[in-house]
Amino acid sequence: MKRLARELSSLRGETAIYPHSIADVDALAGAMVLRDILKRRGITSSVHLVDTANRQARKVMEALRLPIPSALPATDADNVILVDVSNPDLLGGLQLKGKRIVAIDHHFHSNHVRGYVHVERGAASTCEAIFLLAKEMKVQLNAKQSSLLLAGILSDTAFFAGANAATFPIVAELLKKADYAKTAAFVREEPDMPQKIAVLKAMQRAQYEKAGKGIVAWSNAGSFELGAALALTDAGADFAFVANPKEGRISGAKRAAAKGNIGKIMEKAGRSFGGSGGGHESVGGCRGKPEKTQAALDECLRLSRLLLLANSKIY
Ligand SMILES: [Mn+2]
Repeated sequence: MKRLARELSSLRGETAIYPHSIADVDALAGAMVLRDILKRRGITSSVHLVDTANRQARKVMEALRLPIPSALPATDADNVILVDVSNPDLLGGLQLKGKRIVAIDHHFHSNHVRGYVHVERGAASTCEAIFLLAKEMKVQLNAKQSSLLLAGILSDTAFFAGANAATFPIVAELLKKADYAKTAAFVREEPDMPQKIAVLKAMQRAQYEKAGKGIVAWSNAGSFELGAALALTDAGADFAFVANPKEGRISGAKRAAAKGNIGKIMEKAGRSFGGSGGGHESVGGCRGKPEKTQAALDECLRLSRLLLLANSKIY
């Protein structure tokens, strides 16, 4: 943190701050608060978007009555600070040539931008790193800034599911200024009407079966397949897959307690799809030839049934 504070304090000339492409709450909130911290230390900067901000990030900004930064590139900036990103592939082609670069991130990438890269290793969010930076630079955060950082933490940790021991003391300090219930309310995503209907229709069409010690469920949807799969796991399915046969894609979700990895299932199902797939431990997707949707879905179901059997080892 000391080195990062030093790097930032030594910036001269015009400074532009960028969250990553399709900025999420962690990236955009972190960028906004970083701008304020620097301002208090006599460094003027402006926040820009590479392209857009996602729906949740726009909602948070609106709730806090903050204007969404423009997507106009700051071509004449001397310095660029990247927030929640250090991988050049996540910058939507942002021009970095000839600029001094500082990146603040919490994901480690082997492929990172040149310049000074600060990775807050193990941190559950970039907003936690920004909080620590404010401390290091002896800047007191006001209610709005505290609320922004809390929103970033809630969003990136999915309401503390991904939090660790370092997260909670920071949150406790933020709550001296920020209101938890209010911040949580605007971070929580309210689905819009088309999404609600798509998910409810998928629930109506859903099928399920008991497999080993659990339940596998599946359905079809014309949109919002992941939302529908998550609704099915929320309803009790250990594994849920929702196919969109028209578009040739499938989304999958898994309850945290179930064994296995959706990303790995999707990799294999992607092959049955004549396409590809992947994801994380609990959510993922695959896509391919629309006429092979059933074959890919069958592969998802086969693998998840195996995983639900006691002592199964399929990887
Ligand atoms: Mn993040």
